[in-house]
Amino acid sequence: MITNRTFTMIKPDAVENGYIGPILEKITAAGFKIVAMKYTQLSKRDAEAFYAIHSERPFFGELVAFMTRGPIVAAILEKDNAVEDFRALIGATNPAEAAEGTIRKLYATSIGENAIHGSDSDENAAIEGAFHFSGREIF
Ligand code: IDP
Ligand code: MG
Repeated sequence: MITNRTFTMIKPDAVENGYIGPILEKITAAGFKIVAMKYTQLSKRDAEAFYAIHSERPFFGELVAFMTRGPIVAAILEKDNAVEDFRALIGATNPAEAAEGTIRKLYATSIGENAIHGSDSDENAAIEGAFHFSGREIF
């Protein structure tokens, strides 16, 4: 298993608010290399499949509606200890609880509209990357 890669999405709120540039700047300044990237929009089916693990949660419908309402930026990132370091860079799920200087503290709106996704394990990073990219789109 590749353990130096993670998967991210800049979510629709952050795209709408004009934060693609600042967020990519934070990511690259923190030492992550972009090995795949696309500007795209999730279908309802895509979002339901991507977040299937949360399908029984009360916020699932809201989450799918949010994630499909506008474009996102999806990317695979590479760095030593990528998954853990990227979760530290983005901060807590709820921006009100996120540490100073983290991407969610700086750019998120609420616990639902929280600007950015980061994989939570090497296994999920591989699954999520493969969900969004084919082999020849990944460098
Ligand atoms: P994570 O993105 O920090 O890993 P998860 O618990 O895996 O957080 O939740 C996935 C996503 O679902 C969150 O990033 C957020 O967009 C949304 N979400 C989580 N909890 C809530 C909630 O209580 N209300 C609305 N949306 C939520
Ligand atoms: Mg999660």
